[in-house]
Amino acid sequence: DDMVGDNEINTENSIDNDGGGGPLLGAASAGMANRDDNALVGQIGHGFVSGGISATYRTTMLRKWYSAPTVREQKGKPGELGKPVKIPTEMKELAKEKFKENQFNLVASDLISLNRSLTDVRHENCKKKHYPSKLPTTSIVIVFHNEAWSTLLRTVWSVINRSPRSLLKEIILVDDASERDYLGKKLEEYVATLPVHTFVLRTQKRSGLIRARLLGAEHVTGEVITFLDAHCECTEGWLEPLLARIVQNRRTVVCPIIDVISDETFEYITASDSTWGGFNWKLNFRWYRVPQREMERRNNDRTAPLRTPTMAGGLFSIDKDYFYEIGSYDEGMDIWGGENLEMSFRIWQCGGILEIIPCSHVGHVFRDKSPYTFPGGVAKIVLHNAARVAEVWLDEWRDFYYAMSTGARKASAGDVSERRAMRERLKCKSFRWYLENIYPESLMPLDYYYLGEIRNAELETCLDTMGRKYGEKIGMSYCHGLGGNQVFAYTKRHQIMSDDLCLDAAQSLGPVNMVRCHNMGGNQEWVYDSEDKSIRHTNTGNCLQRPSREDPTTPLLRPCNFSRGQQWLMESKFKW
Ligand code: LR7
Ligand code: MN
Repeated sequence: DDMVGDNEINTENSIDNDGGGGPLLGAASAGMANRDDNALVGQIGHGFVSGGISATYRTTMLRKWYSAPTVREQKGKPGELGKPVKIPTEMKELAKEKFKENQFNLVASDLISLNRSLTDVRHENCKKKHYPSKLPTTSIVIVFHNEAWSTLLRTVWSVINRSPRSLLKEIILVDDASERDYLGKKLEEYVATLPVHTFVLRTQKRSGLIRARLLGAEHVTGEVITFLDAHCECTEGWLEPLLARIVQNRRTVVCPIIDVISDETFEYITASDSTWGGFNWKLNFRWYRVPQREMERRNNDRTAPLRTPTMAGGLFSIDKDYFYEIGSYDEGMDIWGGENLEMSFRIWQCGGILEIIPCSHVGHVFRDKSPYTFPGGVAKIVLHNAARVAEVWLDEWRDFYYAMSTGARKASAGDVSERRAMRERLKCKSFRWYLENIYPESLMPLDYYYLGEIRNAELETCLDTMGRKYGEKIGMSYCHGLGGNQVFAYTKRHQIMSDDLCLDAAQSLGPVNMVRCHNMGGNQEWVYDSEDKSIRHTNTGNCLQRPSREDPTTPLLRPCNFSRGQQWLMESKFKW
């Protein structure tokens, strides 16, 4: 089995801040096998992977393109070559003040040229790859709400500067009811002067990024839609490998490696090429280390397309017709969140392929918080969107999502009948199929015996994560029956898990800690005997036991004695 647990890279939709950037960061290393062209992926059971150039692309087929000119370094300017910007002392106060406006350092961004140079961050072997001489055209769709001028226009300029001009059909900016003057007429006048056809669409009222993207997509005239967030920087050679992959199979949806642009200094920091997308029980998108299984499928070629279970959501290219064939987006989703997992599940379950293309790098300003409002409340909106994902795509595994919080159970998904009908119409596969074939390393276990509370027979209290973090002790408290910290899965891999945490004992008398699940047995293997009700730790042979009177919230690991204090009830199944 493959590892997931302690290899998690990133805990929020942002970089891991407590590790100096965390292991997400780190450049690709050289010395890999030189495979020039990765031809085609194999079958994965859909029977549609085709060779050659898809017949769909009948319009402007180009014999040759002229690669984008390299953006030269402007010596002496801040942030050139992706270097961090140093804020002059006298501007520090202002920078701090302005941070709140966008949740990134606006003063730093404003100091950097809209055309700043970056280093070529690609793996050496990427530079040697050849792409088909005929590639489809793409339209770039960038949605924004109250985006800063410099980040928005640097995104646009990075597209213009680093894409072969002949492949760029147009750049579509979708203003989602921003309230900033410079994003009005001034923006329209500015983009009219750009060397690539660029125009601004506006939503009538605040619509959220999902419906804003749908508006943008309607106006696309290119063959491929490429979505970007409004604070990105495309690097050299980013576009060709994305489009080339779609040419090989138009049902492939492709993402670049998303590098990190620091929200403090705007330094351009290369992300790991061995991370892919996953998700937890709360249906948050998460980065995890790519398992060995997938590395081997790619013949350990780090430049080969990587099949990812999910995508972050903001940066990807998709064949325009395929975007609609496969159900575009769920219009019932508001503002932010959920659409990334929804689309990921949909692509895989309905016969598509989702990949990260390691030779394509685009930077993104990762932030810790959202700078903008969520009309109606953040929790309400995010839970509503997530509930729609659970209701339409997760089948029985939606229990894991609903187990995590009362809020999730109370939130309304609204009417999902149309999306379910679409799933039927497209003859999409089950979530079980997805877990078995695409994401066996998932934190939602494929097979499990039990999901619910675990109650001690003698004390009548329940195992409880107490909301503690990785590496801390498991706790116990009054059984509240509300799920959340008291929901555990007992899996067929013999783990006792809560989201990404597994009960783990490294010594024969404990302590019993919660450690990232690694799916490799070892200290995380437990066997529940439904006859004598014991929970036995395989490695040590000892049994989980009720806490002592002195420390009533800490369960113990002790030699098995079949006493009542070592009996555990897995009876109150989680029911939502
Ligand atoms: O109401 C809104 N209207 C908008 O137009 C809210 C947002 N937006 C715009 C916003 O201005 C931005 O351009 O939508 C874009 C995405 O919003 P961000 O940048 O605030 O979101 P994010 O970067 O935190 O969010 C990630 O997850 C989102 C879930 O809905 C979207 O899928 C984002 O596109 C996605 N971003 C990325 O994938 C970049 C990498 C981040 C990671 C991991
Ligand atoms: Mn973003």
